[in-house]
Amino acid sequence: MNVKSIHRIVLLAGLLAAGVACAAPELVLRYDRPAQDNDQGWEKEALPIGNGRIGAMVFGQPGREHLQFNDITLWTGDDKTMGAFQPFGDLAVELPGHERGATDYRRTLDLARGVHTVTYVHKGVTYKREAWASYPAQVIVLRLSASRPGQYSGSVALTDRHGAHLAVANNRIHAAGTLAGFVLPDQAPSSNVMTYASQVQVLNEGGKVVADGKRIKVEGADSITLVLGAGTSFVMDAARRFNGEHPLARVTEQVNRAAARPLAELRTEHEKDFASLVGRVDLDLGATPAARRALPTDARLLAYTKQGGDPELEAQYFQYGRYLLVSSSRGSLPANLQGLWNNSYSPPWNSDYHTNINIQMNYWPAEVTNLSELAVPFFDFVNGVAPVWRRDTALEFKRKDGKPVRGWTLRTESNPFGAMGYLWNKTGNAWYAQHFWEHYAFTRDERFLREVAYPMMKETSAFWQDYLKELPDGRLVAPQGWSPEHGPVEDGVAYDQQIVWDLFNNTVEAAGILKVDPELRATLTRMRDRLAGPRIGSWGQLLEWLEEKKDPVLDTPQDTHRHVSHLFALFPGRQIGPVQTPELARAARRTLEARGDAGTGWSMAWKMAFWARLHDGERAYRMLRGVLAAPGARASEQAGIFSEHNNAGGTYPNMLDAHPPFQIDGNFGATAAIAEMLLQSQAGEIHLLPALPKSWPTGSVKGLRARGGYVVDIAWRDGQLVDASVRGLSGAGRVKVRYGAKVIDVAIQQGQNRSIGAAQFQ
Ligand code: FUC
Repeated sequence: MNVKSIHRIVLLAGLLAAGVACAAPELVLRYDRPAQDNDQGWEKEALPIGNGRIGAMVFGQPGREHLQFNDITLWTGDDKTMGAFQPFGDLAVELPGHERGATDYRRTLDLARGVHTVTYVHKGVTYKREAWASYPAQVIVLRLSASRPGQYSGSVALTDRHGAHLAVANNRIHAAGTLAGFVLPDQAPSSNVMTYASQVQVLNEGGKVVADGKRIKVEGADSITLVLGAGTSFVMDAARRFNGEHPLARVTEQVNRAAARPLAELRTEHEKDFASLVGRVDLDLGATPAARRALPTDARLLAYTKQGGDPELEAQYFQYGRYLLVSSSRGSLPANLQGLWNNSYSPPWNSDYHTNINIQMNYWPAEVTNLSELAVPFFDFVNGVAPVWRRDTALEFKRKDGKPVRGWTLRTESNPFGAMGYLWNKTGNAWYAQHFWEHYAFTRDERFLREVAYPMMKETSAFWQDYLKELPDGRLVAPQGWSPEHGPVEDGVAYDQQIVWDLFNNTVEAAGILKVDPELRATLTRMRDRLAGPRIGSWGQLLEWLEEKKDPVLDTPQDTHRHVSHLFALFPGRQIGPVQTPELARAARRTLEARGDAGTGWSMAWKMAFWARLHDGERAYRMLRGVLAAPGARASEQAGIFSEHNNAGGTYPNMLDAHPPFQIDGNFGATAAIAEMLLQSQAGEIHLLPALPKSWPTGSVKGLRARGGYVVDIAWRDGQLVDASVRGLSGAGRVKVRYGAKVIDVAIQQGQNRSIGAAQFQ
């Protein structure tokens, strides 16, 4: 044991002796009342559980437990019509008598174990409910128990949201149906013939469980366990028109298997599985005063909105983002605008895959917060749907010789069958390619690079080789692009230019690593260097379009549009940075200052990441205060902190991002941005604490990932690095590590854990 660890133990013992609680935050959201069971409550108060494919919002009312459940693949529409992501059904347990007189009510969501719990006391009996969505078992379990036997009498009902036939037999309710012919009033008819099924099995200890019309009646049970399964015939295969087998047999088997296993085993399996993902990163941003910590999460959020001063809540919010990714992106389609939670037939923007920031932001935390495999649904989706995108792209985009361009590109909106809607967002393809590359950069999985990422990057590069246009001065520009949702459609918008630069730059690097395609490498290098690049405008801003606009608003310091897409090169790109390109970084800062801190959730989260990349911890932190504020509370404005904030973004009592309505990208973006404040690795070096704010004077993070295949732990005190450790996951190599202005060179063997002390940077 070295001197430092002895020192730490002494320090810890001292803290414990002084009665100071350990600062590692409790990873539990807590409430002292149930969620209101209506649309408002669904969005703002109910708590989400999910296994990446199926999930539910849980309300926790004493008289009625309600799980509004979904399967991420249940979509209307087809490969030509957008349709919308659909709510699946509702599972309700009615407990007559419990609706009044419950005391000691508590509702919690345990982020580390993925378990939702409700407890209350009613007529001297303590009732407990636990709900979780198991990935290994592919079912949702709801367990109701009590401190005294024979207390459960009531009923269980399953409702299907698309009018499926219900069958009730013994202790089981089935629903099976098809979306064929199902058309919403505001939607075009489609060829969708998806089938779906859900079912619940009710298991009792003590008492009786009997079918009773459309319900199952429970009489005098000691405890009951509900095992819920759901699925659709969706398959990620364009050749089968995304439609496979009827899911009834599969769902029945999943439910039967789970129902036959001991509950404790089912639960332990789930908790282990969940913890194996969430538990990879520990974040300690400092201790919250005990009185604040004791508040329920909703009250705590309000107090935070007014006064800040709750680092444990901030760390919890970071872990919540990771919890949400684990719950909405595993083994099926990628997380959509609302993850996999949606209770509406016509959700905002169809709860779709938006290509101009939203789906990308969903995946920003995946690599850096050590949840790499959760990005795989996104890659599978892109490859699975690409045949349809190719078809539609070939119809629309021709080369000079009249032949269709190679590859595929995207419109702003898209669904799981390949249909696209709204205006073209042509560099969406290259932005997607960045995710493929980043997966390799963080994991060093060379097989993934060779077999999955590089072919995709190469095809996307081919699209841009065919489609770029040459200006008279020889520069290359993306023709007729749109800086997302802002300004005109024209040649060479900065957003497009930067994303194509990123694509070519990464593809050149990938080809080099794989030692393939030397000619293509040379061509793409030349083309990259001929792209019209980032430029600085008359008031020191980074130009959003090829030429500075002469417009009353666009390109002026008065322009506060929420999209700041022309800063892509700063984040998530790597073309601009304060160390490599200080002048352009200054221009990016000027632009950000003018755009202001207001915005929707995702907009604020993106700005937070921009500030982190500019190494400005105070500004990044200020954005976090905005993201994590109660929407509309405006209390922080009164305190003069967010004078220019509008009330669009923020965080609801259930900690979901208020867009409004609830939109999950803000949660994911802010989680990634917190990671960016503590660790960056895009510039060929591991940068420790690049944007540490004063509000986090002492803390630690363990388990973040850095590009190059490293796991990084960092500890700091009084705003200064104490030590770090860098573990190499892939081959041996040397890595540069930066702290402040100082860079050191560290040799790391595969699997080796190198400790780095602060003294090495002096
Ligand atoms: C983009 C944004 C909107 C919204 C939508 C889903 O169009 O500009 O704010 O997030 O996506």
